[in-house]
Amino acid sequence: MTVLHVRDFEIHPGYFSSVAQEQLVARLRECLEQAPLFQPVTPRGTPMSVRMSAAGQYGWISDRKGYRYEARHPSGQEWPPIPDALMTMWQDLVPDARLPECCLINWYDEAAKMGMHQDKDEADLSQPVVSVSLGDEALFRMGNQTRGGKTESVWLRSGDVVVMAGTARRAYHGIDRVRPQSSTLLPKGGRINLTLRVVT
Ligand code: MD3
Ligand code: FE
Repeated sequence: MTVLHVRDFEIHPGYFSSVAQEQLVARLRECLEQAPLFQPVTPRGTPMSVRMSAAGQYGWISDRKGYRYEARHPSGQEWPPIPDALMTMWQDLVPDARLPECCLINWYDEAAKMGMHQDKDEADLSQPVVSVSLGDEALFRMGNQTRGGKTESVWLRSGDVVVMAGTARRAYHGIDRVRPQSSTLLPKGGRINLTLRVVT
């Protein structure tokens, strides 16, 4: 299979076949019955445009009290287990890493975006993050270890997987926009991004 390297980001275009994507979406629908999508607010109280949920031992939460990982959904329920297909993908792509403890589920409608940020709420930043894109295409921007400087952008398509290890793990990154109606995977459109993380 093809692998593209952009800086230290490792991109696997079309890692999941369309059949595998359909199966994964069906499993995610089951996860979201137990742990429905919710709209996080920043600590300052601004609603984020992305809706979120999670699977695994921990989910990432943002609310007036701050950013953190929590063992339960805001409803008080435990998060559902991470789907097997994602655990298998992790072991295929990052066999030396610890097992993921969180699969963050981000849902984007056509207006959603995610500003440039670093992911550093995890205890061990030497562990990789692996992301899966499903549904409409999104413009992913990769920056540097510190805010500002030159950036590079790539369109992520349904079925693509990105591995963030090494210097990419600490790089600023974001989603500038979603291209509406660029995929037929999700009947109502939109984009799902899954990120698998080691939290503790
Ligand atoms: C680089 N998600 O959930 S995926 C996030 O498409 C997040 O929803 C975006 O940024 C999305 O935090 C981008 C690619 C990605 C995910 C996690 C990373 C890049 C990363 C963690 C560290 C460095
Ligand atoms: Fe991120």
